[in-house]
Amino acid sequence: MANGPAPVAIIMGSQSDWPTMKHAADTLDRLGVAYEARIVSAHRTPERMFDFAKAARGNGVKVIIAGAGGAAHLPGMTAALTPLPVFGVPIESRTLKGEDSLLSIVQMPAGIPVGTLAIGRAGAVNAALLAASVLALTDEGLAVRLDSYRAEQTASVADFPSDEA
Ligand code: RP5
Repeated sequence: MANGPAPVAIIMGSQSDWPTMKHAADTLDRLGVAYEARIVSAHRTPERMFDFAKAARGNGVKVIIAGAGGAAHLPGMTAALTPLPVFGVPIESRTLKGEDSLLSIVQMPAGIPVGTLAIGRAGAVNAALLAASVLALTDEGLAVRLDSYRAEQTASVADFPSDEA
């Protein structure tokens, strides 16, 4: 891990979001990107959200990954409170399968952007990859590791389907 403050903050609305958001953490681990993961709820801990978002840039955070489900205000509210890039991950909710989360996060009015990813694991992994891509603009070592990640992914794809897989 890098020295100094973690450049990525992974925040989520609930402990129940962690099984999804852990995929973002695991992806950052694989790329050697330091992060801090926290539960920050827009609904249940609004003051914690405010304090986190207002202090994030001063604390050395460069990119925020925010996961939330249902009426998923956390990514948008966080983006409203900080100029840092915010990537939103819609959590797959029980009742509406995450379509509620997706629409809550993606439909930001013009002026406050949230980069919205896919529902669930794919979104969490890709949020981490996007965060790493942003950091790699000024980190040549990380850029090389991202290239390796893609090369390994490409090499893992078989030419033909198998009954054994
Ligand atoms: C949201 O409410 C959280 O992001 C979570 O996805 C959803 C449900 O939370 P729990 O009731 O499981 O704590 O704020």
